[in-house]
Amino acid sequence: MLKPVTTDIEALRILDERLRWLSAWTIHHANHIRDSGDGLKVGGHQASCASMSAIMAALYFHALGENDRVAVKPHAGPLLHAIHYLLGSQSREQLENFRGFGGAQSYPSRTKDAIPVDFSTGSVGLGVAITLFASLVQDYLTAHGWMESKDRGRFVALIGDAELDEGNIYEAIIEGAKHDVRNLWWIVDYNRQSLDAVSADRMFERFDEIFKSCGWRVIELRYGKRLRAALDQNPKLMNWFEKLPNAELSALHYQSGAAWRARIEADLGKAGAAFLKAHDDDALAAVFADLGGHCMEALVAAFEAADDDVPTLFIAWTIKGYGLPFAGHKDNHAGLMNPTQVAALRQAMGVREGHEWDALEGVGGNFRPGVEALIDKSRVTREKRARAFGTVAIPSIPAPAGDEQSTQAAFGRILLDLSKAGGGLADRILTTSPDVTVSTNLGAWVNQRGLFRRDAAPDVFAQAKIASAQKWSAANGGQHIELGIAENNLFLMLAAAGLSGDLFGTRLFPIGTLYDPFIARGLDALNYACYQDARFLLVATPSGITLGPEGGAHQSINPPLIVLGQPGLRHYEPAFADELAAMMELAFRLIDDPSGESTYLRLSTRAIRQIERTDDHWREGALAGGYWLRQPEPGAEAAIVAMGAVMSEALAAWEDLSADIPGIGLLSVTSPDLLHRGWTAAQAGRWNGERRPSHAETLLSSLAPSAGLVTIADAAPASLSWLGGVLGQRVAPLGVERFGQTGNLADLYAAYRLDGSAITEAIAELLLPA
Ligand SMILES: Cc1ncc(C[n+]2csc(CCOP(=O)(O)OP(=O)(O)O)c2C)c(N)n1
Ligand SMILES: [Mg+2]
Repeated sequence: MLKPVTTDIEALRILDERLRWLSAWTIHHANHIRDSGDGLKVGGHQASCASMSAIMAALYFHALGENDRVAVKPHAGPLLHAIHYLLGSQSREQLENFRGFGGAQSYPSRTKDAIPVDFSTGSVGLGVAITLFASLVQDYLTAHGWMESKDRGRFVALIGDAELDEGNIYEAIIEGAKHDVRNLWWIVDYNRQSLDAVSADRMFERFDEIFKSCGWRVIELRYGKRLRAALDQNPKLMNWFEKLPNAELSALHYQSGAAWRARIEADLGKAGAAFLKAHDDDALAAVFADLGGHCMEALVAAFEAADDDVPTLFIAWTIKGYGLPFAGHKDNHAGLMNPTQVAALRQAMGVREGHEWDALEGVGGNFRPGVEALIDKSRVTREKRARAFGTVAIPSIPAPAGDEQSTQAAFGRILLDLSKAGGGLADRILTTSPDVTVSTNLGAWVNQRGLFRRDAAPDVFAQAKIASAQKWSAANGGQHIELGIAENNLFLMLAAAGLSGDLFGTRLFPIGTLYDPFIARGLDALNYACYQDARFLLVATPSGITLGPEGGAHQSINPPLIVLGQPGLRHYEPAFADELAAMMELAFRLIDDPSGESTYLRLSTRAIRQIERTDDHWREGALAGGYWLRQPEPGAEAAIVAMGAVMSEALAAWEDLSADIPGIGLLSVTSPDLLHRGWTAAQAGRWNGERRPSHAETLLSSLAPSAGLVTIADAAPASLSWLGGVLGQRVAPLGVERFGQTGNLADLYAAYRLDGSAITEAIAELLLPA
């Protein structure tokens, strides 16, 4: 933390005002000056920006160090751009194109914005919580010797007060407490307004208790220096002010000094007379607007008071729309100043017409050197950080041996073998799981590599010599981060660890495991991880109804459809262990490849007989989304198209049917996701003059154009049924559309029509129409 000199406070105030102007002007320009082209509303949040311009000025031009990372409240995006504009790292062109194609993004975006953005934000709550997991990753890297202490930083989240309603924040701080998380500053822009209205009063006193009970320090910045001085002289006035409900306070801020006067006269009578006499209406409005989050001295002092590694929640009282004509109005969230109001603001801020974009316009000659010096001194990184890729040698991963295997068991074996073999990849794998480590087969890996904890924790059962297959001791060098049951946390952990190359220059290979149906629990966090291009391997097991007696509530149907619609994440669903090994090898390569992505493996607990291979041709097809497990005769009239755990049924049905239907094929689909992507990409390519068939087209063109396909998967039938659209072949889709029934496999497959007779009947119906 740099020590401020008095002139710094003045310069910071000036910068606060510059940021408020530039953010308001950027939004105004996009809405009122730039030709929208289509008449659609552009939007932007002038009030949300004005609410925290002082907080961000104090942070970026005073408190932040070069290693600190910030998640900016989504609606304060224009402030971040304005800061980089002042720092010289954002162009006027980008600001003029705010919310336009290729311009500064509506909400800070790691991948799309030209300026360095540490964490994307937009879905409120997630940007806050990811900072906690990033801090944990920093501790992990330091503990493993991959990061030097001097490179460590603090993780800052700038939070809208209504974001505190998001449950994922509390899931995160509970997890953080378990791991003794540190180096966090979460700064709440407490303007007591959300999108729709003014926030409820009652809850707020609870927030600090919740954080304190999770080990956080809470610093409340309620008063600015001037307001504090005024209220200190008059305890009755202080008491009155502190009891004002949020809505009334906001309304008074919106109204004028006269409204404050009338209200104080009515409520306090003589007790307020001297105070009112000492202030004219403008002075009244100004003194009550001097809340902590707008007062530079208060902000700087608070940041200095927290210059250690204790996780700290700052509650900075602010006015939404501070300094703008709709300050405090309950409807101001998406409110835009009209041109007359902007002209008035421009004049009030000393900005000449035609000089609206000048960075330090209106800053008087006396102050200019101080302001420039402060901008120069800012330790904020100006340039986007290079992403660390291609750093780790990925060995080839052999298939585990065994005639009968489940993909889940094979997954555990592959990791165990990797661990035993050692090497760079194994050392950089970080596994994590929300309390399903053992039941997703990570146990053997954890036995080898141990749990991660900054403070070592012994395995009490092992010490007491109580027999157990699972070692459970934790140490600095452990490679598994055990999480409580909160899938949001799993995905945020994967997001943070999957960005370690970007955030810290050291790539990790994060693997997260969970039960397939519970992907839905953390879906927005998963989407958030992909949106930021975090790289990880997600292993979901068990899946489908194939888990059998393990329980109807744990059956999953639609994750293949979810991932079909999820950019940045590819779905693989292997039937055999050798396919899985190939997929894991590729998944690791994709993590470490600039144009790679994350991988989702949908695995099963069902052991099935492994296939005998006569060559290696299957491998390329399996990685591309599918291959002919039983090649059809050219022009064959029928094929079975199967995925994953039901491959035994498909093979058996194929054997039965081939006697009657010569040349029938069996297509093993390993990724409907990749097949679909390839299909649409080939179509798009044709519009651009490229004539290359997609993998799905190539596969299906082995069949007759009028062929019938029976598709079958332990998943929603729509996962595969779309394949009929590729060449216009007819489809009988088998799959699971209901869930919840427990039973053994034979009963369940019969009830849900996933067995051999269902396939035979469906083929018959396709080939012999009534
Ligand atoms: C998960 C999610 N739900 C809803 C929204 C829509 N939304 C955007 S801002 C907002 C209210 C934000 O209020 P607050 O956090 O207090 O921010 P500020 O008052 O500073 O604008 C809402 C509901 C969103 N962005 N993300
Ligand atoms: Mg708010």
